[in-house]
Amino acid sequence: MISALDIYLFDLRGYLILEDAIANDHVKELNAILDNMENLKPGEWYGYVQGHIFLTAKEGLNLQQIYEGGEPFERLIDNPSWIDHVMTFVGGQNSFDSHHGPLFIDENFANIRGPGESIGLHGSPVPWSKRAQFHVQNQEFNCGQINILMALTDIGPDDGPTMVIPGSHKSNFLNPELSSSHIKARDGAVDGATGAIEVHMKAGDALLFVDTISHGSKRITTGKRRTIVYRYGPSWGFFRHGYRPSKGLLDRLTPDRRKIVWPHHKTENSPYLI
Ligand SMILES: O=C(O)CCC(=O)C(=O)O
Repeated sequence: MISALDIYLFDLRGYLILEDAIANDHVKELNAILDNMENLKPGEWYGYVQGHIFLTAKEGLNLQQIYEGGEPFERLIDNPSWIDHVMTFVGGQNSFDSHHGPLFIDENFANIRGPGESIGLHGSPVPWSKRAQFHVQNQEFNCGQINILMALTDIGPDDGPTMVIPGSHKSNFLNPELSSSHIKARDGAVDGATGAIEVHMKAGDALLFVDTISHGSKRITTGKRRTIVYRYGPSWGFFRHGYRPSKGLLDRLTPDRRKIVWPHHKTENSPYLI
């Protein structure tokens, strides 16, 4: 369950570090599956998982739709270490019985980075982004997107740690170090951004953050960094990319996981695909 201290700190800082969020054996299972996929080229498929890059190869290889990668990835969808946090911060915890589900994952991927790779500083409430927004009303959160970034390798100072500017999710002025074009800002790393702190994690830890916090990652000096990111928002959101869950995945998911991947009820004898 989410503690009052976690609520206070998330509101204050815009992120939380969830230590030991994924058990060691589970991390091993995830890594063993990724061993078979990490050499995918952008555009190539491994089952329903696709190799992908964001804007430049410097941001590393993404394996999009990683929740299709097998049961260990399905178990992450409603992992008890974060699901109550995510529901509380997105604000969908009271939606279970309505026609909407409690949440929706609009993007899910593993990311693999090597030496020299990073992602530049991005995210800010200025200019306002409805999708990424941080919002609280009557002591209830209504955030547009809560990211869970899971470390599958230890991520120390030389391993390209994620960096965040604590409290920047509430800033009222544009950070002059953030290019007015977010796309341009993503060309570099966050190294040197004023106020940014490094988030060091052990394999199995997870970083929860609201997408509007200014964030990115430091350049990797040596070694390889593996992370998984699931992005959760309200159930009336939509997929970031053109991917859709496979019928096989929807058929084998538990009802609670299915509601998060595909919030609508199953329609019997439907002429539609799903
Ligand atoms: O890879 C990282 O450390 C940062 C991830 C990120 O920028 C994002 O998920 O939006």
